[in-house]
Amino acid sequence: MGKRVLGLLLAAVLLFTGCVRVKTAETPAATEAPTEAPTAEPTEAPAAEYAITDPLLATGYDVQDNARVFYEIFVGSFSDSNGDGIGDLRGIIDKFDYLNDGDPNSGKSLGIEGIWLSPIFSSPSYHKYDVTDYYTIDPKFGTQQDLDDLIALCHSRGVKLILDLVINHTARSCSWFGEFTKAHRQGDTTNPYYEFYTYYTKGEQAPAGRAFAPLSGTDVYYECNFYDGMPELNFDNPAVREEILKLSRYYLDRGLDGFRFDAAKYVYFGDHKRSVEYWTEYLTTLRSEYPGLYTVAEVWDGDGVTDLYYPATNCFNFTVAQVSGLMAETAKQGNAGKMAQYVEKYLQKIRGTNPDAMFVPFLSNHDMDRIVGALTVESGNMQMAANLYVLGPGSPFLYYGEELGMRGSRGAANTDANRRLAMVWGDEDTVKDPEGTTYGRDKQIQKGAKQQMEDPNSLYNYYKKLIMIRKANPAIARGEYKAVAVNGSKVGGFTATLDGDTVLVLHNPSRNSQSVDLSAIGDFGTLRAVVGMHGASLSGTKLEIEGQTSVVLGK
Ligand SMILES: [Ca+2]
Ligand SMILES: [Ca+2]
Repeated sequence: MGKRVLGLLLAAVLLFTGCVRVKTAETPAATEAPTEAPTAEPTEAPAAEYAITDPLLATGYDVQDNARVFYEIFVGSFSDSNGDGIGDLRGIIDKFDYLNDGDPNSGKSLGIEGIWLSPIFSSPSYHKYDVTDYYTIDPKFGTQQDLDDLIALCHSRGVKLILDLVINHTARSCSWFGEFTKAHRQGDTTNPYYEFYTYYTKGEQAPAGRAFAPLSGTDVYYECNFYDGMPELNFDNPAVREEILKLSRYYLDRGLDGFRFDAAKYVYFGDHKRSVEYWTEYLTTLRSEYPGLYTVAEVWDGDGVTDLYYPATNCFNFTVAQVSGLMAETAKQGNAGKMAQYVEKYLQKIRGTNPDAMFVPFLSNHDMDRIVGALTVESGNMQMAANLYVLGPGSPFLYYGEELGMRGSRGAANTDANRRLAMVWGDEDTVKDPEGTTYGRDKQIQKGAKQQMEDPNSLYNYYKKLIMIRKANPAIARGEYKAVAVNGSKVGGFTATLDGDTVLVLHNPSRNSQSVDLSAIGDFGTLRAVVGMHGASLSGTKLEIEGQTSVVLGK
């Protein structure tokens, strides 16, 4: 690394001395109760009310076509097709009917509309967030042909597929790092990989606030903010930028719909301005070539930071996520009107900098304790949380097994493997928990997908119904959002208008029945759907909505 570059980096570090070194810690998990099935009866409404006529925009590409229910699959833990205990791409293909059987009205499928796969490229780790070769599917997960088959299957069912793109760092076993090492051992500055990774040389001052490790046989210390097995690429090098474009095109040319960007804010550690500049440059180029591209970045931080990245790409919303997030707090007898007001302001803000911006809420992911440990199914809090993100705008992301109430938390062993446990199918699937798991099987749910599909009161069937309601009312996902707060109660939600149809969604997260005078909100004479732990009724303009229940109304 030259002195000029080092100086820039030092300046950047000084500007952002408050920045955390690694992914921010999350709130410790609450204790997980060993129960599973909901005790109260979810309210059923006539199936005809969910008739799905226009699940997604059919006429060409529209950015709001990406306002879908996505499903994160941690590939190695999902479904095993060949009996080695490790989930793989063929396993996802085998289980596709569970995710989406191609018939939105069949009632036999969860009905998700998008899939995010955790990294699938060759890698020495079980999680594969350290890539050896971006052009090879890890042999444990399958082949390029399997990926092509999965893309084709997704598209035949109207499902978009996005891959996890991990480009802040590679594995040490990546050939680029091998060349980088060789170049520095030989002092060969003509080697094109000499400047492929960020480093400083012995005698130079180490950049403050960042982590470096010695490169054996050299005077070089390479940057590795996550751990020394993840050397960080040098985005000041135009060849690196070109390489990332090249590998992105390689997959997009085969029909992939987009990417989830891992560790997006670490491209330039502690320097959001330059990181955003990078993503803007990269995505401006890609979008000009692939106009339907869907992207969402992991910028694990508060809104003040994700706001900076939104002009370039959608970002996951960490304010509403996790055990301590706004959705969990609202689900636990919080105020749904306050949450709706937050969402409205957030939408205005992100669309002010990016007209294509999408709200991307989620409850938990592979880096977090499973949310059900804090919310629980038997309390009804988990169901209320499900209402809040599925019956809402944008592209909510479900973490595989969330629809079953699957458990898993780091626990005393402090291992992320416990957050990535084997999908509980309840059938002959041979998928096993990842290496390093300490979470007891006795603490996991006992009823798997198979059993829950047969149980009308299961969380699975609850999620399925929610997704059907959402699809039957496209304005929920894509309509113009206006927050509704009902004074003097915790009832709240929003109105949304799309193509002349206006819906009103109201949530009552409290335990008490509430009366709402709809005349103050608008002319809503049809109760289209009721979903929750109890019921609701409409008489004239008076809506009676029982506790832990949500409704969808139309004109
Ligand atoms: Ca396998
Ligand atoms: Ca970096």
